[in-house]
Amino acid sequence: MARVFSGVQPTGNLHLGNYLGAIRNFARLQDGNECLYCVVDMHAITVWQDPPELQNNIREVTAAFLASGIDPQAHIIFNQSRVPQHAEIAWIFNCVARMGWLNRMTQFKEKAGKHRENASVGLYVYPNLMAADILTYKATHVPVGEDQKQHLELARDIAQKFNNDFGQEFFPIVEPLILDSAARVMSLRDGSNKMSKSDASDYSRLNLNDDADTIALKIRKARTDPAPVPDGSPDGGDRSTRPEAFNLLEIYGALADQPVSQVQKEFGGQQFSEFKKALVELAVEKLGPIGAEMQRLSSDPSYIDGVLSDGAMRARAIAQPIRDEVYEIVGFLRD
Ligand code: AQP
Repeated sequence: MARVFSGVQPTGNLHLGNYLGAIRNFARLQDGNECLYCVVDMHAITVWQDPPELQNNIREVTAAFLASGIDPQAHIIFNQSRVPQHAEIAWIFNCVARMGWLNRMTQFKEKAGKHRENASVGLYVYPNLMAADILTYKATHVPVGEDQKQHLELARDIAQKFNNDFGQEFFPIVEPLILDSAARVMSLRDGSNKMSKSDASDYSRLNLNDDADTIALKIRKARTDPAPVPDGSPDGGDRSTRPEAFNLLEIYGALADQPVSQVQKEFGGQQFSEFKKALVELAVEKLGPIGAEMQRLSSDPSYIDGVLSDGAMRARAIAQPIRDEVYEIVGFLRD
């Protein structure tokens, strides 16, 4: 039985990319594994978060986990800041990781942009905290979207360096689980950018709590090109020449659990307006119940708070002995 860990930031606007790239896979990994799914609120504050809004967003991500079918009794759902061992081990990793490693992280470059000097130090060391999230539980399997691959490689490097520095095979080497073609869902407005919470345009993404009319409107407005739906022949182009067209095919395939080739067989050669009707129907069928359940759960915050509090208690019970061993290995004196 593998120990699985992953997290989602409570930064609002949870979207189809978060669902297909991560949360749906969290639910699918429950059978036969021990799973910890974390609302990573400490990661969220690496960029400014309005405090009351942050509380709402923590509950919203928790509701999305539950609505997607994660069982909080069989597995552990919690928010990161409730388990202090993450921060304690992250500090040690700040002293293990090298500046050069962090300087290569593309997500920091993208998020800090031109205002690098003004970015928080937390945003810079974000990947060290992410390594601590995983290794605090000695988790070996981490389901994430494609965009997190580089951070996971860093987590492997940190584990390896810690083990080498202290001369023992203490931390396991993490395996990224990047599960399917929807590992990188692109924006509905621009197929060269990933679908993202922070995109200024709400039309760039399908939010998990969008109602059927909003889903339909966003898909109708999604950018395509004048050519018909690609049919798999060389004339139909590929992801590099027709990114928006292929993005919609991939979204359809992921929602229908079909390979893109199958979707092309069914819709290839048709006008996009026809294909979009089928995509709306499928998206409403798959996302509608999740949105409705999130809505239902949002009316019962005390239930959500109970799930997080119980999960944190169980997470701390796993994390504490591992943290104690780490402190011992590093040479700290403790009670
Ligand atoms: N477009 C995407 N396609 C597939 N997977 C995605 N993920 C995010 N965007 C896509 C995956 O969702 C999980 C949770 O992401 P996160 O909230 O922790 O951080 P993020 O990657 O920074 O999410 P966003 O939406 O892109 O937010 P902003 O706009 O703030 O950068 C991760 O497993 C991620 O891979």
